Amino acid sequence: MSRLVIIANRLPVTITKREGRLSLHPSTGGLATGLGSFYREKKGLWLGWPGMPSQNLRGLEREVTSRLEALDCRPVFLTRHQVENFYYGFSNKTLWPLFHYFVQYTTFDDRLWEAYKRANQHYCQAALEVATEDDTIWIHDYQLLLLPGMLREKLPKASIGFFLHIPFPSFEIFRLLPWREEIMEGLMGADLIGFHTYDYVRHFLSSARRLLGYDHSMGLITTRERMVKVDTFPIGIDFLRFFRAGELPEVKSEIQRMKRRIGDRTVILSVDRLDYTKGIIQRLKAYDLFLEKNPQYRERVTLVMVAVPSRTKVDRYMELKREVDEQIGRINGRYGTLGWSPILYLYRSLPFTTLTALYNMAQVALITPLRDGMNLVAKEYVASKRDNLGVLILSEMAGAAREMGEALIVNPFNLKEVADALKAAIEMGEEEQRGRNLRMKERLRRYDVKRWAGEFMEKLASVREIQERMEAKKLRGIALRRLLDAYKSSRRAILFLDYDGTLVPFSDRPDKARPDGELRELLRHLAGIPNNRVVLVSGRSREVLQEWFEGLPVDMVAEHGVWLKEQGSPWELIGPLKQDWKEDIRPIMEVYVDRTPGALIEEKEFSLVWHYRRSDPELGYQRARELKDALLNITENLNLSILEGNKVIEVKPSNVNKGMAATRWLSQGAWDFIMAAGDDWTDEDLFDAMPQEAYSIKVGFSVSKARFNMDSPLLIQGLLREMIKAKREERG
Ligand code: GDG
Repeated sequence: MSRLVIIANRLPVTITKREGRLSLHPSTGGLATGLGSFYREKKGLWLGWPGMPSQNLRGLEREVTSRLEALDCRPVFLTRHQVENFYYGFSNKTLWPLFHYFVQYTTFDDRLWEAYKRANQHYCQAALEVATEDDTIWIHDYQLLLLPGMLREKLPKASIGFFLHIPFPSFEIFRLLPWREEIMEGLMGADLIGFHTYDYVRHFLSSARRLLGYDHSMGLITTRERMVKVDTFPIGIDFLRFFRAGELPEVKSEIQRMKRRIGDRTVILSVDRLDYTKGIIQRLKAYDLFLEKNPQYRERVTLVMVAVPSRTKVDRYMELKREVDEQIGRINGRYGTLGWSPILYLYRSLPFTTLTALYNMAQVALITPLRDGMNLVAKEYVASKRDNLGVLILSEMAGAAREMGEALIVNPFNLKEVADALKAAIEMGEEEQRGRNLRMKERLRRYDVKRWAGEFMEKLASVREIQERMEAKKLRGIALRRLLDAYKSSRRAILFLDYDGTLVPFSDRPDKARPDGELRELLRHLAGIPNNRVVLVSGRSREVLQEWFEGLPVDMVAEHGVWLKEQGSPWELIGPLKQDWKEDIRPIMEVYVDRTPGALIEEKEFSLVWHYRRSDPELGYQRARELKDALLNITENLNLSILEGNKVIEVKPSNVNKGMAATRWLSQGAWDFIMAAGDDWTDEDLFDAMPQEAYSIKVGFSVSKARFNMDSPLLIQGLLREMIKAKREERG
């Protein structure tokens, strides 16, 4: 039976040990609280580290395991060395700073990378003890980027999803990682890869194109083996938990207690882990500027700054702690009076009651990270506002800003803008506050964490369906047997074969794909079989085809159907065609050659082709879109069509295509075996022209009209060999 297995660095519960006795506490953080109930409802399992190095457990592993089992959790024990090098090391000294654009804080150290790989293997081993190929495995976050690939190797048929909770940086940042290809390959082991925002998706797709050469269509990547979907799933919160918190008696009394302490001053709230990505220093500077510019608000506001201790053993975090302490001391010293401290600083983790009491009573929430995957505090603050009063000031660098446009959105580096936003927030009328919060709140209510997880699961299932449909179209097993049998017993067979990408793989320059001796021999044998016709249907010029296939008993179609040649006869034009349009089109293409290093124009008799295989993949793709747009206007009036092939844009007379060319042979009638193989868009016309019973085969895995798929030109060549063998057997 299929089961949900969640794998994250940490479990949703953390163990602690006091005087030899173990206790379990819910882990903090949005993931643990949000997904905690989801996986239990689904009767799933959660695998992760229970938060204590195994040396400290000394013999208590069994007890830990059995107590966690009751919560459907399975521990992955990490040694102190692993915690040091994998968790504090590569995860938090390399990936965390780099993915948050703090290049200057990033450590590049091979030893840490090795530890990271080994730790991912360790999680993989632990997963293999519980997971099977029938399970749905959902892997979380930056500590486990290699795990999808590792698990895929062991469980090829499992359904694997991956979600990244932090930003995926732009390619310019990601490329700095010496291990970038391995990380991308690791992620590609998943069937579905999810991010919080479209920007992160874009960055990821760009890295996939540049580093692995994978193109995509609407976020669907076709790797060598499978389809991988990349999509946006902005995480939600447990809305009702925060919405209802204000009604709890203990929260109400906490609010009263705090009000007595702060008085009727306006409360500005800031809550984060003490981390350099959170912009705490800049926030303090902006608050300083606000007090300086607005003396009328001194003694009338209090900034409650909650900083939760985090990664306290990492140098960078110790330094930050010192800096924050200093800044706070300076501001309190500068503006404070006997009865008033401008900043109330809480350096600790607060109980839920206190946290939600603060959300409830704060008139302003000042959330200004320099970079943040999403930021749940912003969402929790708005969800807590039963009366819809309160103003959220939110950094545009937080993923949450994409969904919370009604907040006062600021650039956290622009201190003046943040100071002005504080003033605007304090002075904002109640009507406006209600209007803004109401809209955000309704969105948060609808798209809560359960819905988020549910949608991720649904998408994962739908990707699997697409894959299964593709899988079913693979030409192998019974289908392959049928094809071979049909061919073996056929009396008149015809085979339409595209050349580039179908019989041979693509190469950088169009003139380098010349057939080698082996392929020529294969074609000679195949075409030499009595009552067998082989038609090479190519986009290449007739001169090239002529030269390459000279002396072989094959028919040929050149320039996507412009020229046709039957054995022993000269080349024939498919119909009357013009060439004078080239004078209009060539100059446009030339502009795009000049603007795109590596691009080139190939001129055929009746078509012009703009190639960008050797260009920078992103630029090439972008320029191809632009060129297509530029050409669209002109081509309509000139009766031309634009074909988009594999890294090419081709302009040719409309109403000429490979399918029309093929009908010339098809109409010669009485074929009892028909096969067509091709790999790109231009071959879709060929597939379309085939009668229903024909064996049409698409090389690669994108959507196609062909009945079957095959992985590569190598397999097509293999198939042709099998066919020759089958015929030989038949003829004894
Ligand atoms: C990653 C990404 C992304 C905070 N202080 C206290 C406390 N918290 C709770 C909040 C909130 C969570 O911790 C912090 O929210 P984040 O959004 O920073 O979540 P993380 O899990 O740390 O970070 C982040 C997130 O994943 C989800 O995908 O949004 O961008 O970095 O839930 O309520 N809870 C308690 N006391 C505190 O003092 N009880």
